[in-house]
Amino acid sequence: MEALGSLAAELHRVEALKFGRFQLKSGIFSPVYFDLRVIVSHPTLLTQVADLLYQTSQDGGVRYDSICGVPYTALPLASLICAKHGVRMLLRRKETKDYGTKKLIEGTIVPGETCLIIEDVVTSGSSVLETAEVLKKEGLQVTDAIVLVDREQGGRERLAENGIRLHAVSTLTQLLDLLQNLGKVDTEMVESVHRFVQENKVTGPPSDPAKKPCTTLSYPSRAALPGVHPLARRLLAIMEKKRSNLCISADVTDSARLLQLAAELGPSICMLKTHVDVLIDFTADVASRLRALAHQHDFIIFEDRKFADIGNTVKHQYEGGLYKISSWSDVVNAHAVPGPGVVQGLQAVGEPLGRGCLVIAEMSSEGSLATGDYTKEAVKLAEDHPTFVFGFISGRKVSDKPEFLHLTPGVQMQPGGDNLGQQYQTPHEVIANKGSDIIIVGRGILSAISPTKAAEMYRRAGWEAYLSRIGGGQ
Ligand code: S5P
Repeated sequence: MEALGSLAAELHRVEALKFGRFQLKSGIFSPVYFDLRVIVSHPTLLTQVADLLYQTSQDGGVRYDSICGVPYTALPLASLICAKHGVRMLLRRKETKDYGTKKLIEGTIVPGETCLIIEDVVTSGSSVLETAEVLKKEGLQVTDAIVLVDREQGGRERLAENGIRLHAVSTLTQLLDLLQNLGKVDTEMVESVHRFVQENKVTGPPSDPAKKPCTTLSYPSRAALPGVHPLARRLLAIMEKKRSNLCISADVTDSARLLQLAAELGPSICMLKTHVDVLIDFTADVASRLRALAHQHDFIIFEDRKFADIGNTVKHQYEGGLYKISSWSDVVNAHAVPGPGVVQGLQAVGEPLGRGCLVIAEMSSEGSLATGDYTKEAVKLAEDHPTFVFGFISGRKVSDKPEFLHLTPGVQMQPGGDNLGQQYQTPHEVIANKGSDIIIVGRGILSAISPTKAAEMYRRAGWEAYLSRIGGGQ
């Protein structure tokens, strides 16, 4: 307790722990803020923190073979612990660009070994989960995490649901009590922090085992994964840059309107989906103008052709006919019903052009037959063709592989449906609860008085749902 008391006082003195009004990543205001980065400038405190973290792992009887700090604040802490106690360290990279095939973990990886995660502050547990996900991909086991401060906002429970025990040197409540006893904070502030913590608990992933837990990896972290399709990487980069996981379903029948929508909604979207065969006046010039707009506003074009024939036929449908889809559309999709031939036929045309494909694993329409074993086979079909297929059309996350993207149609602000079987879920449900990555919205935007404003509204809703899924953190 004495050690904790002096820790609390020191953290407060060097302003690693501040009280006031701070806007967090998620946009909400918190009366308390941790910035543990500053402790690198205070060697005695840095060593004290490292020692307390190590002591907590000993007290908890934690067994491990190596240690990895969550970048960046915990890196020097992990280094100190490893150097002092002769433990092997693994270093996690956290690049957001120059993805290439660079390794995400540096150091000697021995698959099957257990790696202990070190972190400074846990709020929702997302950062720890993100690091755990990367370590697990390398074949390591992650069973425990040691943290300096548990903000008691649901992180412990969320980590437990993912098989990780959290050991904290201190909770936020303990630190507050100590600081109050030392006369550093008043009762009013203590109460305000308690209220904030209670009101801002992060809810965990769905506990229904049939629902796969959502990935908490950020879009840039996924773009950096080895083996991610180049088009998926580009799309993830666009999503991050434009803070948009919105695909407009531009279901209009004249080309001028299509191009007008592309120009007006371009800044709000990461992707534009077409049904080229409903246009009454399609020409090659429309396609090249659409591509120019895609270039100007940085979005991906997705022709929603839903190929569903034998390989030889879809090859011709994809590259030939009136529409010559492969010449202008970055992405197409395919039903799984014909078996692998449909993907292989499309791949023969699309892969040399750098195109990509989505497999339809589920449909939004009432009574859809794409469920159960069919969905499982569709997932397998996609995962068997990773150089061409980079994701799914589905109502939720259906694959555990974070390099695959999930795109969900049937999205409106209000749940419900139309009179022809379409069923709608909200952006929050789709992205935050069901773990999908991109919302596909048609009439929710097209029928609005101002499609531009509606698109912005959907963009914001989709983005906020994503932030809440990956955890606002501090
Ligand atoms: O299961 C599906 C798959 C797709 S691609 N359900 C769908 O609704 N779609 C498409 O998404 C559909 O063809 C339409 O273009 C869009 C949904 O439009 P909205 O107006 O209902 O949002």
